[in-house]
Amino acid sequence: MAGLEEAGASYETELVVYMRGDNKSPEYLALNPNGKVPTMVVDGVSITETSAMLLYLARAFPDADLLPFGRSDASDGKVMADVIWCSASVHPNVFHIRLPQFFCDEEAGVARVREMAMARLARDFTQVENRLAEGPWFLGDRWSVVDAYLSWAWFRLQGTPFDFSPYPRFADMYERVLKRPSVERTMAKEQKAYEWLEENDLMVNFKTFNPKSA
Ligand SMILES: N[C@@H](CCC(=O)N[C@@H](CS)C(=O)NCC(=O)O)C(=O)O
Repeated sequence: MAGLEEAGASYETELVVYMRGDNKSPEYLALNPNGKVPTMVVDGVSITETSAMLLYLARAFPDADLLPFGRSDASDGKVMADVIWCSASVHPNVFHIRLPQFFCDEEAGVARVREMAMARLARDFTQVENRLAEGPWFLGDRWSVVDAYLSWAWFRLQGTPFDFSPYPRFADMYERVLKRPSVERTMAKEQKAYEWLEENDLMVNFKTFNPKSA
């Protein structure tokens, strides 16, 4: 959503409520057969995979400068690799940490799924930390939507046992991302969604949520 805000796109959001099994409903599966969130629908075309959405936004809203494209074909390839890495590695690792019970139906194995995901994510975050030694943002001297995506991961891990202490540069980058007006607007909208979920008793309890019941 921060990418949409940053692009200045006009858009509407619809909540996909796990507790109601919305992401597995026939209507949602018709848009995203993976049953995952998010999904973006543009002019009747459904785009799945967060990386694809960000690459689409960067192309569709070039003035917003979401990604540093256009230096060379090889450089564009590297930028795409960095965006896709976020959704192919960081994002799934966060999900495994938050909801390990989705990946193991035996109680004894659930803690191990989380432990292994935390080890994998620690490798991802070490890469982020190393990149941030080279410049204030993941892609160097300019903010990009990769910083927003990585900050989403940092935000989503709050309240989990993941150890943030080895990543002071990432912690600092997260604080800077939070101050961007686009991110402030996004957080305010998300807060409203959380309140609605709480009021309607539809907030996921990450400790007890059982995917089979959804
Ligand atoms: N590679 C996907 C990952 C999306 C993803 O894992 N979404 C999670 C929530 S953070 C989900 O909806 N999982 C539901 C499920 O796996 O059943 C993307 O980039 O969009």
